Amino acid sequence: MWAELQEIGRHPDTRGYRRYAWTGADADCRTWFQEQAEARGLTYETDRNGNQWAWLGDPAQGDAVVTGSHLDSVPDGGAFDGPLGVVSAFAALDELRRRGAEFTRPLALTNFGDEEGARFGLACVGSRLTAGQLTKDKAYELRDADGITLPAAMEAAGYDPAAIGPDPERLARIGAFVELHVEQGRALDLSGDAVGIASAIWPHGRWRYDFHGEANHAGTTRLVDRRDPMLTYAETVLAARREAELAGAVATFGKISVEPNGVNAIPSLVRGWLDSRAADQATLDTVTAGIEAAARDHAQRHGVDLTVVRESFTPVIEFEHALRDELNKILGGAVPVLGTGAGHDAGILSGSIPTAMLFVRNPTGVSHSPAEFAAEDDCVAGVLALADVLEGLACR
Ligand code: HGY
Ligand code: MN
Ligand code: MN
Ligand code: MN
Repeated sequence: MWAELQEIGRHPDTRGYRRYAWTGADADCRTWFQEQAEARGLTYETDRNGNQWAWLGDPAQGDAVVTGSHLDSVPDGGAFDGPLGVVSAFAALDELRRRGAEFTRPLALTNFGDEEGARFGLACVGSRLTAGQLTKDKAYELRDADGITLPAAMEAAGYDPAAIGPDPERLARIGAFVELHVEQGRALDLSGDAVGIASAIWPHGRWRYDFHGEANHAGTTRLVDRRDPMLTYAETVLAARREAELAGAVATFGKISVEPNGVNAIPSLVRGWLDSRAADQATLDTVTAGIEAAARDHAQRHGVDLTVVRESFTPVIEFEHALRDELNKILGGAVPVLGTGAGHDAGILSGSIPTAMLFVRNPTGVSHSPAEFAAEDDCVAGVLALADVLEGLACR
């Protein structure tokens, strides 16, 4: 199963994976999920926001235990970020059936749609819609690089976007959500553990910096006469690194668009997207304010106009202590508890239902890259830990 999943999203034309929401690769993953669910006799459904659910038992009973993650990826992503949580959910159910576990609560396995936000620019669209953290109107405004809107993409993929929106009835039937995820860092590698439990998700956000300059000839325009937005962009990238280092935070300009994007033309507009994260809100505010101040100062000196738009933001998410501690107890009390700078559907849902996360060791810590990896033994340890957790929560 694992090998099969890894092949689903890998396209010959990319180094890694491009499982973007509502594309052919996404459809392949969704088909795989439905086949896995139906092969196990689970009741398969897609909710109003396109998230996939596979139920064991009657959801109407309430107090369900749910586990899953996402199957989409970032551009040239890896095979583990997301899929490991979904594959492990099915494998953990198989393990519980091998153990002859008797379920006293409904169980659901899930694939939350469009977690990475790679196509429409907003992360966790499926879980944000369900949790009421993204309105239908705002979702309808999302469009990809080709100008295709989210509803049009959903429709083209055979889903009715008219129904998207909050799903409180569904969430009211869930007593606990546990997401297993490959660690995107090296804490478990450094501690020598195969599995860990998440304590919190750092506050993080995405800002769009628009540097407006003056298009001109690259060969004939004197340096003193230039209003070059690329220069201010470059200064801002350096400022971001400086501010983050000073504060012990992270800041990345990972995406840029340039107009008119010609080798021999001084740009008229450089658009850069900042992703910044810190262990606490005050630090994050200091870093992002420092970056913006440096950008405005340089822009002013070079006749560049700057607009900054905060496109998305997730405050710190402390996972439910009671559920986190229950997981630790079920797993023997010696499992390391670690924070993360990565956002997750579990983080979004933690505002509505008790959620917890299990992490599986990633020996290099590399993620959002084809080099992302987790050793098979550690993946098995993750499945067994998830099976223990599900048994402890749903099979009393
Ligand atoms: O960006 C994140 O932290 C997550 O991988 N979507
Ligand atoms: Mn990711
Ligand atoms: Mn992920
Ligand atoms: Mn996630």
